[in-house]
Amino acid sequence: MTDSLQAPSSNGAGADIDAAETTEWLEAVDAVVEHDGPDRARQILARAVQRAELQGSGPIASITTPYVNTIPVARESRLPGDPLVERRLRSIVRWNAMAMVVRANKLSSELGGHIASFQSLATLYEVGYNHFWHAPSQEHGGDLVYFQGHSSPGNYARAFLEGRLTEEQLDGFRQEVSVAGGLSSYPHPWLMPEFWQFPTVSLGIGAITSIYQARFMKYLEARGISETEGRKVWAFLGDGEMDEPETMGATALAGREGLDNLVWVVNCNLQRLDGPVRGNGKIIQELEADFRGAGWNVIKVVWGSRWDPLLAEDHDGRLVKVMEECVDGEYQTYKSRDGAYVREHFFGKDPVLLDRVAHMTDDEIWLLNRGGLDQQKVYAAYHEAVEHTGQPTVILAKTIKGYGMGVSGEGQMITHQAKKMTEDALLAFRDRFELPLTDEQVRAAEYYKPPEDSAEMEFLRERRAALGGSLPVRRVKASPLEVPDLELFKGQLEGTGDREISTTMAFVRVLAALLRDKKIGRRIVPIVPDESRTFGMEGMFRQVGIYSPLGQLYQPQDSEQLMFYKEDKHGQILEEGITEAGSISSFIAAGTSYSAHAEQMVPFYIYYSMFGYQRVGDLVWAAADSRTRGFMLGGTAGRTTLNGEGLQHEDGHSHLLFSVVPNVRAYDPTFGYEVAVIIQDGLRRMVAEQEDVFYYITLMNENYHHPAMPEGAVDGILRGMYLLRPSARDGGPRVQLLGSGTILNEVLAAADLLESDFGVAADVWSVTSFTELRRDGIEVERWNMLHPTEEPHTAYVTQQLSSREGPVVASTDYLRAYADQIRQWVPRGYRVLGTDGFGRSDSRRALRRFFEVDRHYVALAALKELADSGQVEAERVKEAIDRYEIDAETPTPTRV
Ligand SMILES: Cc1ncc(C[n+]2csc(CCOP(=O)(O)OP(=O)(O)O)c2C)c(N)n1
Ligand SMILES: [Mg+2]
Repeated sequence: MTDSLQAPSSNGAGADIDAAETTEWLEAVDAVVEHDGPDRARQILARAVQRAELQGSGPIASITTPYVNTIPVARESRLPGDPLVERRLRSIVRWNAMAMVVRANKLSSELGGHIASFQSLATLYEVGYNHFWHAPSQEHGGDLVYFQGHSSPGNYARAFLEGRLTEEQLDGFRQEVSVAGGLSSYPHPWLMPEFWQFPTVSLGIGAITSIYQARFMKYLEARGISETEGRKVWAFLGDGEMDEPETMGATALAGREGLDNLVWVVNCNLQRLDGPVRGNGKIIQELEADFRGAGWNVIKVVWGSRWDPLLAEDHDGRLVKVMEECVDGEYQTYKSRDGAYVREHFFGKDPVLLDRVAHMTDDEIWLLNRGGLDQQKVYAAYHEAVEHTGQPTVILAKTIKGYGMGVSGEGQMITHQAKKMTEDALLAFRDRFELPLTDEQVRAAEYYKPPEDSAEMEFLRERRAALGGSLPVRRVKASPLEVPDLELFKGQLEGTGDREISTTMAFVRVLAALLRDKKIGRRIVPIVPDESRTFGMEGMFRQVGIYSPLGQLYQPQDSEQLMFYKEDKHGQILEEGITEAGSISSFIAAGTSYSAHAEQMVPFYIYYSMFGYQRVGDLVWAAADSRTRGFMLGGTAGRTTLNGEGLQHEDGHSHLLFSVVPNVRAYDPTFGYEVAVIIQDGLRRMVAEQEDVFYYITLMNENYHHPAMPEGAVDGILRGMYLLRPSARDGGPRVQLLGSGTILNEVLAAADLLESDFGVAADVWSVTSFTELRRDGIEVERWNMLHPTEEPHTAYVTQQLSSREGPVVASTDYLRAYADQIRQWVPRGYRVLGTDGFGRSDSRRALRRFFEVDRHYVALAALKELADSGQVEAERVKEAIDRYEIDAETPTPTRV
């Protein structure tokens, strides 16, 4: 039957030198299939291929299959229920989704919105909603669906039919400020916390976070924390989106770890924003190869049921050949034209095919549908996907961008951004989807909701009830955890005595204490991108184990040692390998576990600070939007503290980057007790009080003495500053010195110099967070502006510094802009030193001198401020320059 089926073009077979012999082989295959089934044929052929490859044939097996559906018609599971009712329901959702965008843009074209994307994937969503996606209920933990961000009108339209949203709310689409209950443009848990679960609209973010979500579910199961068996993670991705490195970057992990709880649906509408995704190729075939190589189960849904008869009679493979030869650019054009055009330009490529469709009218040809728009084909694919075990599944569904938009966008280059429809297009849309609307209603783009007792509404209610309720739905809180007292970190609070340690080490001790804690220990999730040894955490490998779904299939090289490299099915550490994007995706999964799994977990994600925000900033933003709770720790931070590593490693700006994230609390502690206080309070806020904030804490690798915590420091540590060491000197000139991170030690040394060399009293403040101080200042300033006749409030910085005298000098290991954040609340002269410019390799001492943040520059800056305010002679400043051998003519380090 298949004697002349074309050899797949990708396997490089040249001209056939012996056609008769080829036919014999093919007939033999047919015979095996007929007598022993396709599995046996596959077995024999696999052996034969292996034999040839061993003899040097080079790779034979093609990684792609023909450009047709993966599931043969005979194997399709049938869509249950009444297909017509299901189609009518979907048509209504289509209409309302389109109407809300059209109406918003009648109001003002400023509002924006997208129509074409949802129209291409309506079937893909609706089949899921009607048959597959469980809401969390007594019987089921709930599936987790990552919806495509810019298709949100489709979700809102469905929620409207389900009675979850009102017409007024639909009319408030993209008007969240002016309309109460207005709807956010895209899925934002921050803006609609009880509705949206996953922020996806920054392309690629939904993809990678969905993989790590599925992985984290297996982790929770393995650790006996939550039963996640039977729950699925679904992600809807655009074919254009597949080009993002974040989208494809972790697919190998999903394959390697056999994440069979993960289903990706790639909506292959062949278009992105500007034009075709692969005009000169075929995105479905390309993706099939990629995913198969990454170990995924690939289900292609290319053609709709109306093609079935034509494909069934394609014994000579001519139709499949033309299907394979056409490129996506052509497929797009076909769908922007009509049946006559398709006849001429598609079937017309082969006169035999033209004959084969001669009995069909142009309209019938036009109705030949694509797989992703056919509810039967989509149902069959989803059915196989959820049954598949051992591998993640990707469904590559071919659709049409702007389906149903006719002259206003179907298959057109401009369709992505179309947010208006002409009257003709609206009327045609109504007719095509058979909506019971008058011309008047159509022109006004009125919403349509069928009567409650209609077959559509009954079907909708019955299906969602059977699947446990409505989706999407987001849980905002879980049971609080009991947070240990500060006492647990006694070692840090008491100081290190004679010993010198780094804050990284102090943190590792805090983490170790938490891991051992009876109440919270099990909830801790250490996450490391291949840097445990850098941070001195390798002891934890053995102590709590590294999670691996396979356990440990080898004897580790260091097995004789106490602290060997231990992989374990029940391991607690997520050792991510070298992927900061993957690591933060795990951070998000763990830090939102309270919502997705009703189990609070506490991620501690530690990494090289330079490869943090600036590497994965968009994922940090997604973490914030997701209301993630946990700790991010920027290890070996500070532009002069990580001294030997140079420009690409030395971080002098991550604090500024984190200052832009509204719900991040960022700290730059110097001493172990500060680290302990910040973490303990963070735990209280996040997992006891369940505030949706997360923490960024910089850690350093410089060893020094850590004092015991001064009495009464806790409040100041958390608010951002406290008086660490007041000067005992009375009278004479006085300055206030501010420092953070390791540079605080330079500031302390500068205070000594000022006292001993210049007789200046210097009070030293530890500033744990300029960013928190700024937050407080902004709030106070605003309140005062809005309450002009009332007693003004005072910013915390002002309160603190007003209690002492003299100008203020700050020095940090970050850009000047970091400490500059508080300038307007500093009650007197304020001079800031910082590490602006590119980093370099040298000793810490040399670097601090180079960037002009060391003790001598701090002393110099203080004297200059005193001179400017008339408290010391300018001569004394000059004296400091000479005494500290400062070269006044050296170029500024920021000059490039
Ligand atoms: C990281 C990122 N870059 C760019 C955009 C802007 N953008 C939104 S949708 C889109 C095109 C998406 O095409 P595709 O993934 O094929 O989705 P479709 O709408 O075709 O389903 C672009 C460029 C974005 N949202 N995120
Ligand atoms: Mg697309």
